[in-house]
Amino acid sequence: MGIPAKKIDLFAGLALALLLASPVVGAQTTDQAWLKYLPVAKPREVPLHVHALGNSQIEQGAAAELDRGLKGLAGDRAPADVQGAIILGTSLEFRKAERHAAGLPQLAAEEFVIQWAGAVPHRDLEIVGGSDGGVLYGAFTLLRILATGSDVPATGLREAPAIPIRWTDEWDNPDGSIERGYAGRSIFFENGHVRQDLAPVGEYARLLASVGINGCDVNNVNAAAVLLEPEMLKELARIADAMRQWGVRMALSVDLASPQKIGGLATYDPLDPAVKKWWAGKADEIYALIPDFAGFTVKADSEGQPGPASFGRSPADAANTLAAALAPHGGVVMYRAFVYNHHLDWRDPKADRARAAYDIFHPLDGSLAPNVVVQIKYGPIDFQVREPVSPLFGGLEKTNEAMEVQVTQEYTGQQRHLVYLAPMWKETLDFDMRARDRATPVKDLISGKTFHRSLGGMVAVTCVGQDAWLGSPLATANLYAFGRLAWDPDLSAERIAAEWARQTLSSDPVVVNTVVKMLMQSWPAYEDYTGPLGLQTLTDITGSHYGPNVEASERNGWGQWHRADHEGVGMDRTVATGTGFAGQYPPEAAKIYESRKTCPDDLLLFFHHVPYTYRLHDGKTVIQYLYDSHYAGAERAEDFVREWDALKGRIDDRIFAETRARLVYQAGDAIVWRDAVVQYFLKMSGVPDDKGRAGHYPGRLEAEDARLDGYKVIDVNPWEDASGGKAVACELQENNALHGPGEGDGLQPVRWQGGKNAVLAAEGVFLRSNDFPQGLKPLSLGSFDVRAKARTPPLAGKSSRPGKAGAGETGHCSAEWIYSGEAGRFDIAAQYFDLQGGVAEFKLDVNGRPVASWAANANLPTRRPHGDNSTRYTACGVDLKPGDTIRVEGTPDGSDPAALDYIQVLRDWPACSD
Ligand code: GCW
Repeated sequence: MGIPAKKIDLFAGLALALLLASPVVGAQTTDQAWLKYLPVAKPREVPLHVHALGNSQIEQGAAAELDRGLKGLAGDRAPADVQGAIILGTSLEFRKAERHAAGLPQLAAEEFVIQWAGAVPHRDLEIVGGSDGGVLYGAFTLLRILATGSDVPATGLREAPAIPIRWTDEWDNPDGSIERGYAGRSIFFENGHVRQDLAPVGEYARLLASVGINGCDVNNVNAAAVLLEPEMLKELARIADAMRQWGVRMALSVDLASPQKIGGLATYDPLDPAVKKWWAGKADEIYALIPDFAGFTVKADSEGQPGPASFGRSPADAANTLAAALAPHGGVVMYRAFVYNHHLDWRDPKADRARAAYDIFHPLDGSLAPNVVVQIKYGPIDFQVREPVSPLFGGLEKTNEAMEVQVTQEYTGQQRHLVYLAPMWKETLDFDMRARDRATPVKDLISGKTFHRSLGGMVAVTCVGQDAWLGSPLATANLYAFGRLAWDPDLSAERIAAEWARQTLSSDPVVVNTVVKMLMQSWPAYEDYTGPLGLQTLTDITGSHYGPNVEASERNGWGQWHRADHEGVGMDRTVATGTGFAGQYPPEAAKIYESRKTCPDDLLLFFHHVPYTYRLHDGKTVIQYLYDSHYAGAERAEDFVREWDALKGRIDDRIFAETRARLVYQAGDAIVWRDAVVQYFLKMSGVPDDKGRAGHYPGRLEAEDARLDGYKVIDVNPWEDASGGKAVACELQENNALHGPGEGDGLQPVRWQGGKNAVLAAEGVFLRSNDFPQGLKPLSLGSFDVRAKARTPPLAGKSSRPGKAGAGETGHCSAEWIYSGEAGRFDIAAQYFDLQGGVAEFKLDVNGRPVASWAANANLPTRRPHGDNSTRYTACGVDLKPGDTIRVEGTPDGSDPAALDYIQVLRDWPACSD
């Protein structure tokens, strides 16, 4: 045997570890996102001299931005020989300067015009805003036009935002942590205070302004009342100051119990006069410090947050009390419709969390103050990978509404997976609710256009942090897209992706085309390998919301049920036989969802409970679709790596490497998802996969089948998160994760029962090794064969050295297999569990010769082995021949027991292709 090509997959190891490990924190700059002003290949001829007519901070900032941007775009090119200047100002200032005194249109505050004045060679380019905010948006628009290689049309252009309220919500806590944030610590808070260094906040506001976002709610909706204390408000005013120059107004999430918690009142009943007075006084105090304060966001009577229900009051009572306090100052109340009971009785076939928002808020229509906006999540559940549009958008005609989406990828891969969400948001915005039986797309409902509301909004829960805003370089596409869609919901997701790619990566058409294609396919791919057909993200809904855990949504009060049993799957939400949720839509839409025949396949299981053998519109059965989509989605994730590799040398090396490491990780994690969901439904339905893949893993050698030294076989919980439900863990003599209080669930050691260990057989069935004479079973693998052999009775549950269980004196454990496939060069993937609580180390050797070593130091959720932290290291290009011994040695650390699921001998793992 030889291992000539000892080509270790650095990205799967070192780089991944670095990148998924604790964020590397450095200065935060907008060029970590799209605001880079990379030199453009084809220069556009615009004047380079910039002149602002007004003195406001915003307008002067806009002029400075233009100056900086134009210089960047020009690169080291000699300035074009263009006379004239770019003149900026509000329409009032233009009139005062006697430019177009008569000819300027009436502009709304955030509206702008960009137009040419004069004739070549001396012509000015004018940016006229309805206010200085409009001027700022005009300046950023001009820069975007130039940065994306376009021209200002000869006839000029005029733009105004479609949706008035365009905010991000940050879920930052005063201690600097961020709920559902995946990019490090807060840029706003630390140790219970506003951070001293608010430079990143200014840069963030600049990024937001560049795509038209005009507000930022800086704290968690699970709000800390302490933020409304007088001293804290002074600190918060510094944040508002840092954002003001960019036209981004600060908002706060408030705890409705504040009058009692910090105000010294005996109650927080919103109808109590003392409570009303307290809020009015608090609003006065805030506006004295922050004159452009935007308003309050409220989460009440939801997931344990206090609310008006405690006093028998309605959300309207609470919202109107706050609204009255803010109205004199021009502030708004964003009252979240995310109000539901999380103690539902799952046995009740009529119980349905999806109904809650409409049931609670529809009856309040017309009773909310004009400065209240009901903020509605896009779907009726909770940011799932696929949900129908919330029917509440069609159920409020005399109430302002906003749509809430997530830039932070809580249920969509937490920025470790590439998931470009603009196509999802577009589908939601374009969905025709058919309110009053006429065309009423959601975008017109939330803009206020349909029912002539003065307010409306689009809000993104963003949760930026100190790690380059969103952690992953490609994830900033979602923030960019959110701003662009809130400004103009008619833009296409492709166009936005192309704009973003040109500004962020390169204007090279190979880069733009590749990246747009990857972005556009990323949400469908993620849906395919997580939760297709309207099943929602099949994740651990009570924990990290990350890895697979199909049953986590069942048999509890949270109401995210999919009701899978042996016969079928899906929630019956019809009016005829189910919860009646479908009836909350206006009649035309309700009719489509009510019938299985007309319900779109991608929402079938959201609305209907069907047998596994039910046929979709193309004739495929539901169960076969579940198998096929998971395999297709995981393959797609592998392709992303190959496609990305074509960009090497064409984009910034660091972004290339960081993103590649993430994509390689994603390709492996998509397999974890695929296998978990597929093996779950295979077992639940008992229906085999027509294509013979489900439960059959060519080339896979299970850890529990290996000759184990020190390692113990454990049951992984949920079982579907490990190949065959089992893994091995290396127990430290002391302080181990197997038996530590609260840590042990899912790690129950399995007793050895004479030959119980399994090998994987050709049909993908787990058979006992003593079903075969020497514990040996050939596998039919298509291109090559692998035989797994338990060489000696496996040592599961026992130590190789009596009395020295686990890591023992050597400090490590090992698993060993005899390779019996064909000779050749392969990639060997080791699937292990990278737990928090320690940095375990692994070594892979063949016939005693080292092939690879790596540390389990990625930052993946949770402290016990399951799908959250199942990950792989791939050693590339290893020569193998029959009879070789492959050995993995694991050294536990802290509470990380170096747990191992399997190794897999592969060809063409994309991580190994570069
Ligand atoms: O999706 C859930 C999140 C919670 C969040 C809640 C909400 C801030 O898991 O972390 O709480 O939604 O939107 O209020």
